[in-house]
Amino acid sequence: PLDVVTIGESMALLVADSTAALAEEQHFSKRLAGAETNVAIGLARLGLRVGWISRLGADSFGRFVQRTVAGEGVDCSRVVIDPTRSTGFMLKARSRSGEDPQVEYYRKGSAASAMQVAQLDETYLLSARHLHMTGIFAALSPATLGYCEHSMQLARSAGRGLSFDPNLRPSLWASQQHMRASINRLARSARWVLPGIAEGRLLTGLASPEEIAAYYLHQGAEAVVLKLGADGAYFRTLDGQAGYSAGCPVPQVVDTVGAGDGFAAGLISARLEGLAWPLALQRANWVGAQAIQVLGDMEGLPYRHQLPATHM
Ligand code: CKP
Ligand code: MG
Repeated sequence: PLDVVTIGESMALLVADSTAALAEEQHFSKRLAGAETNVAIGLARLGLRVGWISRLGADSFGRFVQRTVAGEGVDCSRVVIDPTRSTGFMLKARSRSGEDPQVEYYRKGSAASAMQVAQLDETYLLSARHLHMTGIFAALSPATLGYCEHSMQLARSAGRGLSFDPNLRPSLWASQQHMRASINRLARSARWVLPGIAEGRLLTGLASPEEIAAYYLHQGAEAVVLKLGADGAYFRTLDGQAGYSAGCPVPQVVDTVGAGDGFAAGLISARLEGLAWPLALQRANWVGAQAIQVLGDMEGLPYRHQLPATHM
């Protein structure tokens, strides 16, 4: 039996070796990218049993992604190889002083973007206690939007845990309006909604963490956790709990990408272990802080033995 299943696209990531613009850069290092596998790997490193559902091309990037994710102890038995399509990849610049780096995607028509809901192994999905989804998978194609919606409704109606990170990627959507409407519709079936504060503002048109949380609770969520970057996080639940959790000071921000996924891994693991919301937010902030001190998107994610006793 699994604790958590995630569904989504992972890619080879080529990170620039210097701070040159992507068009000028000559040397790149190969890493793994993909919000859902970042979360899966973060959870596996913390000792949870995790499965990842996806499709990859029959190519070198696909073999690299599969080997890396499986090597982290994530179950890849439901990762299918599609010989007719490619594995996606992306370029990432090296950020100069902690601001979000420039990224470029090469994932249109990828193997994962063509995933069809008819291929979903529902028994496998429901063998886990919890499903984690993000808005990136929904953005890939009309088929994956439907796949995302169906999986979320299935998990929720079967009484499984269900977290949803909007993870807005405007460049993957046909329009901002379509993105907003689709993500807000998906958020309605989630139990926990986990937006960044800027994402929450864009999606709801509201300003404060309190108002944004109230909006999603009103729409059917049981808990809303807003990520406030260096300022930590805010949570509010349907049963009336709420509070802020301070951010973890970081000596040097190397690359902000992956912070939200580390946060999700910390939060989900803590809640599945029975920790109260305030403690779960503390762990989430701490794990997110580890992710931004390295260049890759997931290399900084901590193992269980590295968790400070205060976050257990
Ligand atoms: O919101 P985060 O910075 O935690 O997400 C990062 C991931 O999947 C990253 O690994 C990248 O590949 C992506 O989000 C994406 O598709 O943008
Ligand atoms: Mg994010």
